[in-house]
Parts: sequence; C-alpha cells; structure tokens
Amino acid sequence: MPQTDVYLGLGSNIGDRAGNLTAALRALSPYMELVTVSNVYETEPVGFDHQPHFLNLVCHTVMAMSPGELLHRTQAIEAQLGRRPAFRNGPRVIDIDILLYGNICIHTEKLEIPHPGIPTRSFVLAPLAEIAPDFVHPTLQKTIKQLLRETPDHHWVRAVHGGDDVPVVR
Ligand code: PH2
Ligand code: MG
Ligand code: MG
Repeated sequence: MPQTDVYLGLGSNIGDRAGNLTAALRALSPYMELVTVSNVYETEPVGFDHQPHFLNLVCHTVMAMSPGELLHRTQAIEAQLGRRPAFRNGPRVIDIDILLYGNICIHTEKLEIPHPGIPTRSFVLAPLAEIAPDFVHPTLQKTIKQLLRETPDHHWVRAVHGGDDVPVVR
C-alpha cells in the first residue's frame, strides 16, 4: 500500500480546547505516522463572530489510508471526542479537516481535496506555512507561503508558545 503525505487541520473552541487537540492527535496516531505538528495558534473565529476564540494547528502525517477511509476515520474520532451536529461555522469541540492529500484532487459532495478554505483562512495558512512553506498547492500552483502572503483573510491569528494551554503530543 503506497504511503501518502497528508496535511490535516485541527480546531477546537469548546471546553478544554488544548486537551481536545491533544486527544484528537492521540486518536489519529494509530492510523498514521505523525511527522510534524505545527505550533498551536489562537485564532479569531471566521464565518460566525459570536463564539469563543479557536485553537488551531496543522499536522503533517504519512498514511496508507485512502481519502475515503480517512474521512470516515476523522468523522468517527470527532464523534468519539464529543462533537455534536451543529450549524455551519459554529462552535465545535473538535474539527478535523483534510487539507491536502499528496497532490490528489477530489471533488465530490462528501469530500473536497485540497480543502477549498485553504487560500482564504489564515488560521489554516499560518500553521501550514510554518511546517510546509514550500508545498505547492496542487490546483492553485502557488506555495503555501505565497498563499499566506496573498490571502485576503485578515482575521488575527497568534502562535501560542508554552503554557499549559498547549498540547503535549508533538
Ligand atoms: N472553523 C470553522 C469556521 N471558523 N474559525 C477559526 N478561527 N478556526 C476554525 O477552525 C474555524 C473557524 C469551520 O470549520
Ligand atoms: Mg473546518
Ligand atoms: Mg470539518
């Protein structure tokens, strides 16, 4: 089974946000090799203002799962960690998004890869540019650091360094 480089975006803004990110990384780890985890970023909510700030991170993983299997797994872990169905862009205990799956492009009702939000979300681009600045976006044909420079999204994001708000799984 071929191994593929996959980038996942994680976010949480309900409950123990850092604990939720850590629990998600631990739950994912049996299914993939965690290569690099970005810093944690505290980020301004995008799409719906009146909710708590998010903690976001991005991780680089290598896995043998297909995109469909991965989606199934991430959704199962979201449910296991207590995520309940809610409205679009609303608060959530944990969100695990497939950002990039090698250079694959998928466009179905269930799954869009690369994640369509990448170029317009600083909360994704900042941590992604930290760990994969030179990765070339498969359809936009621009590097992640270039997409970060050019993004029209100016919601604030700030890297969280140290403190007990930061996941321990690295
Ligand atoms: N996720 C959303 C909508 N808005 N805003 C921030 N800052 N971080 C997120 O992870 C996020 C969001 C939908 O998944
Ligand atoms: Mg999301
Ligand atoms: Mg999601």
